[in-house]
Amino acid sequence: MSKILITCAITGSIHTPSMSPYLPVTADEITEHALGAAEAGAAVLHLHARDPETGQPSASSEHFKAFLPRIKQASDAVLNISTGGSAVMTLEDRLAAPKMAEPEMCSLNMGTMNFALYPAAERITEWKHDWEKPFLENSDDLVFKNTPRDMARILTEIGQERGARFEFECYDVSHLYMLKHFVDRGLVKAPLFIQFVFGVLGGIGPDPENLTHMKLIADKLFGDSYMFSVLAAGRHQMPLITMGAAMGGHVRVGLEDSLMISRGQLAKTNAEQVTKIRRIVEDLGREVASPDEARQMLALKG
Ligand code: KMH
Ligand code: ZN
Repeated sequence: MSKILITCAITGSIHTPSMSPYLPVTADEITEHALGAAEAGAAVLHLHARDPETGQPSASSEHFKAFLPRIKQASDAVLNISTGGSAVMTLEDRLAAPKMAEPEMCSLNMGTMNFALYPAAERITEWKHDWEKPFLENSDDLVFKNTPRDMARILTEIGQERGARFEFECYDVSHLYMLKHFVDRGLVKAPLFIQFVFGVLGGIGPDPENLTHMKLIADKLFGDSYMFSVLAAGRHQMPLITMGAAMGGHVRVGLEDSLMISRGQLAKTNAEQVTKIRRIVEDLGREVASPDEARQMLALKG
């Protein structure tokens, strides 16, 4: 089996500061968590920004500039900037930071979908900031918009024009067929790095059978021209990504996807989750890839 890539998604845009005091929010916190994750063995860092005053997800290039150069200077990890941003941002906003930073990698979400958050919201008893309550309550009506035109624009402006390669976020089997459509149109070239996303309410459920099915269909559509990685939301994170690693896939951890380190216990840092999955995959006999090995495997611009 190939070496395994560990991606760490540091803060995301779904969780709110009310949910965990350890969620990194300020530039200092995001930098510290990112460097800790890289040190622990994450070859790829998936990054979102937040407004340090409120903790709210931010599309501002200024907020990204407050931590990107510091992470770049102190580590050789591959930087992967979200083009998903948050479901309440416009596509224009979502592309501002990727255009400014021209990273080696970006995420690309492969379909429009519901993105309901109430499994997480149920845990909240106190709102730290006024924006959090409506944001989570309105998730009943939240549409995460990623039309074929949006995707083609990201592939052109961020991929072809700026040389980024993608973490293709596939939340359902249908998204694999959408990706195949872009391969057929010539907008996407191998090797593909597909992130199978489980457990978002609106996407495919976190059942082991769904992981084998996603892989079966991806094998059929992409043959040996793709690699898969697994992420799962909340408590399904570690079990499902472990299964993915045993199947030869790559893994993603991070507080964007789960705030916990084990049942009932909040993770204090992103590095804790990287360390835990590293121990598991090494016990399974997988060797962890370095950032430069990741660059080769993913054919990044470097
Ligand atoms: N929040 C994750 C389920 C993105 O940033 O583009 C997927 C994600 C999307 O990371
Ligand atoms: Zn993300």
